[in-house]
Amino acid sequence: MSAQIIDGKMVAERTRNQIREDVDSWVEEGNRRPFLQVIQVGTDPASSTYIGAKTRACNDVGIETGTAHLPDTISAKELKKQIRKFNEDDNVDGILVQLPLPNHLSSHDVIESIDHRKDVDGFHPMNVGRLAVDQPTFRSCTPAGILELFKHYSIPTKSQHAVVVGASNIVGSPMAITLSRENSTGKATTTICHKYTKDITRHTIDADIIIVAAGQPGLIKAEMVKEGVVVIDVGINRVADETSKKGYKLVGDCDFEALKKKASWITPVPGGVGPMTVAMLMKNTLLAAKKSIYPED
Ligand code: BQF
Repeated sequence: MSAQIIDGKMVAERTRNQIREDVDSWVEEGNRRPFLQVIQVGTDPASSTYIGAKTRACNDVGIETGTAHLPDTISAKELKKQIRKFNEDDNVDGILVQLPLPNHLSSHDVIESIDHRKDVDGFHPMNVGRLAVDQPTFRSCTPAGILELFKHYSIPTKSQHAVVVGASNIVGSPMAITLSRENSTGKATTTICHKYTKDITRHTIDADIIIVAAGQPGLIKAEMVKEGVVVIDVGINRVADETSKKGYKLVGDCDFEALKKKASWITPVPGGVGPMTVAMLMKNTLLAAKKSIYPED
């Protein structure tokens, strides 16, 4: 058996096409174009690449955007002052602080200072809390993108055993919450594995769906899964590669070639989950502009 490839690049393009139409209608109704404010602290090259992808997506769907570049020596107080300025600016719909932050800054503290009504990353405790109790919320973009992929390919989650490997606040934890809730996209039985899990294989071997966001190339091997599993690889790791211009290539957390022979569906890296993450950010920014999640009256 050979797995069907989940083409995130294609689904993301279709998603953006739909969002572009929705943005155009919104503007034709007499509204201002949505505006996404990005904040970059420091000059981490990977962060610059991700911000580049987000800026291109904004241009593609007709969302306006700007990036504030702040020095990596900025104090928490000064950074939060900048964020407050954007919170209070009625022309800013969405605010995104690019992570990771320099070590001296607490991301919890910084994220909590963003107005939850503008938190298009869905990282603010208000939005995470609302996710956990099935209330309308800004969903964090990677889990939301994975759900869109399931929907597009009619991959069921109901009554399936979903195993999430990695318990980050950004991916693993909201992913597990989403899958386990009794909503249209959930209804799965969910296991979260993390670095303290004694024997990961005991869990992955029983998985109908496995979602890996651990940041460890080659973590999931073919022997660890059963025939017909759905494999969603969120990992993005740079590994040395002399044959490429950049000197590195991107790989996920899974042994893709071996798993492809055993899985029913599998996401590639790059071109799997990553482009969907960025597309869902566009969707959240439009929701913020429309005040769909938090109506004003
Ligand atoms: C693709 C991210 C780790 C740490 C911080 C397309 C992206 C990635 C891959 C992208 C990510 C990962 C982002 C592909 C945003 C996803 O073609 O496979 C797009 O831009 N992402 C981020 O902003 O911060 C991160 C991963």
